[in-house]
Amino acid sequence: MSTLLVACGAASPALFPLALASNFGTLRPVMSQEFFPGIPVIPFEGPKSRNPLAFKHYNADEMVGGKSMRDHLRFAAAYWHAMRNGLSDPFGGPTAERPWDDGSDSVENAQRRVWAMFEFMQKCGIGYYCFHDRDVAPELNDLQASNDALDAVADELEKAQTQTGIKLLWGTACLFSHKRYNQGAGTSPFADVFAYAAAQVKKALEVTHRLGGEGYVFWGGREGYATLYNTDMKRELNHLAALLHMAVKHKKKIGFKGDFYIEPKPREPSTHQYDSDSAACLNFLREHGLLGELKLNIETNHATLAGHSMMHELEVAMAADALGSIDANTGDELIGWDTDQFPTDIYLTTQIMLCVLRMGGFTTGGLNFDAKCRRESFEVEDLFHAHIGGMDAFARGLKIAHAIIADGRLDGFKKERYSSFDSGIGAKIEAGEVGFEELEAYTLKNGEPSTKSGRQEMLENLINEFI
Ligand code: XLS
Ligand code: NI
Ligand code: NI
Repeated sequence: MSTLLVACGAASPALFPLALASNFGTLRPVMSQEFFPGIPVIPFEGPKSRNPLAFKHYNADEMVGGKSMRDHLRFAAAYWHAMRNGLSDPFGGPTAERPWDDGSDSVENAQRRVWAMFEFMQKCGIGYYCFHDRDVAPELNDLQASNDALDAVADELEKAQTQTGIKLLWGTACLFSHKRYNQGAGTSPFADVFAYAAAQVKKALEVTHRLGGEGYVFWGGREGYATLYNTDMKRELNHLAALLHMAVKHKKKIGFKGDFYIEPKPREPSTHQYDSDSAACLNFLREHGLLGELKLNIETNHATLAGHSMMHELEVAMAADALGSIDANTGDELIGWDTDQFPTDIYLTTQIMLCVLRMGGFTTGGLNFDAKCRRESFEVEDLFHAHIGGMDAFARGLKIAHAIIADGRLDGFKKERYSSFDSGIGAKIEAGEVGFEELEAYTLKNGEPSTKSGRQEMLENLINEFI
């Protein structure tokens, strides 16, 4: 994410002409301003539609297996990308047009932005959002001033949530942009920086709680190292665990009932980040007595940076009962960094929804579009195309995954593949009833075992039947 701001001239004085009727309530003209004039509430028009501002597949109320698409998918928009990302890249500055944003660090600007964000989500029919403290409100001269600014913006967020019915999926603290965090936050070698980070998490958690957030994310932006020559890894990991234990304690103290998530990412900005993938996070949580307290928020582009498929990361999390939420994006096979692109690949969304359905659906989690438009796609309309495309891709993934599960052949094959563990010697192995001696005696009698084909190609063809 980037918090680079774009100044794009004064906000347009256009009057807010109509009450927006969408799935998510009516946004009254509090700001006397419509931020996206000319863009309607995005309708569902079906697969034959050629209208770029319509859904072809995402039909919120359509039931899939006894549950509406809206409730299966639980889409969220990311405040940092939608509202704060100027779309700069390592070679050039921001391009994004955000006409309502005066580019200042004023609280008024931040409050006005709230209404732009909510009008955007409402027009897209997106029911949740996610934020970092520093996306929604400016970081000012000292902690008290920043906290006050955050409270003032939270007042607007609360009003906008009430008016629209849009909810907070999760909040988080930005512990990576400010200069003080140049060597980490919870893993900074400087105790005063750790203390600042703890204070920032405390406030972000309280604001998330106030806004009824269903979760809270820890993404260890700079929790890792650039070189081991200067790094006491064991001590840094102990500090990171201490920060999380403090957060758990505070969560209980204030009565926050939402889930805590760690979001794995292997590198960038650090050379190595401690929360490098699902397995590393789970081991860290287990080692520090935190396993029951935090689940994982898995992001596709981070999975690929870790050298894994998204499905791998989801399966690892699910095997530990720790899949909480998903940052729905994708990377670019030809670029080696976190490009945070919108997901449009139907195989990817099918695989993700296979996992989500097999786990029994989200509880407090959802599909958060932690994704940004390309630098070339700088107009506000591009924000809509991007989210419409992601939502349609997941709607198709949902329907396809549901059909594959209902068909039963894929899961049936998998079940049959392990059936030698359902009875006989296999059942005894699983029950821990036999050891080396019994298995040696069994094998001496049983002789050479036979195996069967894994049928990968057949199963890939089966998936293609549904796509
Ligand atoms: C950055 C992360 C970040 C987290 C929230 O790569 O994806 O955006 O989702 O801090
Ligand atoms: Ni993310
Ligand atoms: Ni990312």
